[in-house]
Amino acid sequence: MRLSRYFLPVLKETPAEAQIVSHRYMLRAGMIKQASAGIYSWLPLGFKVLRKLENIVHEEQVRAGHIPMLMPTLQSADLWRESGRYDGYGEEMLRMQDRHGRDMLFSPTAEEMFTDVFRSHVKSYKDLPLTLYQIQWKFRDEIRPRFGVMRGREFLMKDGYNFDQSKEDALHAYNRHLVSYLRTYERMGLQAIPMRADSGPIGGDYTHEFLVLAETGESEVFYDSEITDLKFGDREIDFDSVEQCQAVLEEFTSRYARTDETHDEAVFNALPEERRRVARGIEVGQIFYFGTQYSEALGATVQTPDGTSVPVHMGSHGIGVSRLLGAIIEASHDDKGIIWPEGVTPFHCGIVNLKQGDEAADGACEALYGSLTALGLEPLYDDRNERAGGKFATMDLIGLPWRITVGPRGLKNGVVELTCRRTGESEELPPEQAVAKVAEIYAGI
Ligand code: 5CA
Repeated sequence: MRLSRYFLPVLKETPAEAQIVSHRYMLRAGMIKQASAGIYSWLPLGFKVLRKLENIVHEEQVRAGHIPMLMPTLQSADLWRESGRYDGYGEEMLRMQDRHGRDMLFSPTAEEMFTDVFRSHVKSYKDLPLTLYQIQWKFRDEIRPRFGVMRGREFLMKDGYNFDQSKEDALHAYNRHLVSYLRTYERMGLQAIPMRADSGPIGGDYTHEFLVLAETGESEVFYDSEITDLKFGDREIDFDSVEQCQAVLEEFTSRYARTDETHDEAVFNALPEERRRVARGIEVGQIFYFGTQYSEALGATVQTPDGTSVPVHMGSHGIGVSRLLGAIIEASHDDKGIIWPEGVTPFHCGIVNLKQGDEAADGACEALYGSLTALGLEPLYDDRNERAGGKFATMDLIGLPWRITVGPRGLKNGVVELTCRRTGESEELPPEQAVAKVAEIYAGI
């Protein structure tokens, strides 16, 4: 993309309403624009990152054997009356009527809708196990929407629902989600720690929240410091293997890690003092096993081999996709702007032309742009007629992990400058070598 032809409305001033760094940078980098309280327009740069996150979530869900589909955002109240949640859900549910006076609502989650599809089409244990999921907008009329996309009213969520014949099978689905989420967050450059949590209005006894440690997090968390040394890494997992998923679950959940709702001071204090950590975290996902609560209420049953009819065991599993943008920025920035992890960056590499209009500089930039593009990478070429300082400031603000700077002086010596956004380190290289190096960095991502 050439910046002169892109739409990147960066702001010079820090918007007064933004209280935390991710919200400030998302507004300043032209990623989002508030439409009304807790509701945002996604401008091209923000939309690009959102799509990248969605892609990672899809890839990892499919890898775990889960099946994508899409539900409507507007749902009939009748289904929610059947499950008993229509009255209980409270003010967070946005309710409305259509022209015929029928009660409708904007889905805050979709247990009912998925269970309804399931009960209409699945009758036999032979069709199990089954996990369906979607990435779809949700609406919760939060009393205090704040921190930009972090606590929105409209937000993008991946929500998945497993249907299993027994509690044992459903717990495997729970473990499988936990493993798959560890992989998903690591690909986004995040460490998200599974912590024992409270199930809230979704219900059930088994639940873990995934938390990214950050001072601006809304949840208070308590954990054993050893947990932050754990990495999922590039290990291969057979998601159908009960033993393999169980082993990962035990490794990542055996140490103390809880949100304030489930915190137990006595158990925590039994840990050696130097390992006890009290911190704040951003909840980027949550998994639940709730048994037959919804299947019994809605009559989602299957025939077992001996011909009896039993309600299926279910769980639901969510990732806050739009919230993740905020969480990643909170975890990865400096005083100049965002620092995108390579796995989610909107463009792979910036190209800064120090002297637009100079024949050699323009030619070298075009050649770099062409070579990077031919390798399947997406460069952002700042080809505007602006001062170098302004170009650097924009690149630093929008946070591309790598930048190639091209100027007439370097070109006389046959070199361009390759700079790492995270460390600030630069090296001078012939243009082909800079391209090769950027390609190598992204080869494994
Ligand atoms: N049905 C279940 C799992 S699919 C469910 O709704 N779970 S949830 O309530 O925990 O939401 C899933 C994730 O959505 C949360 O972990 C959080 O990351 C994100 N989320 C929840 N509320 C908001 C909000 N107001 N703004 C942005 N993200 C949110």
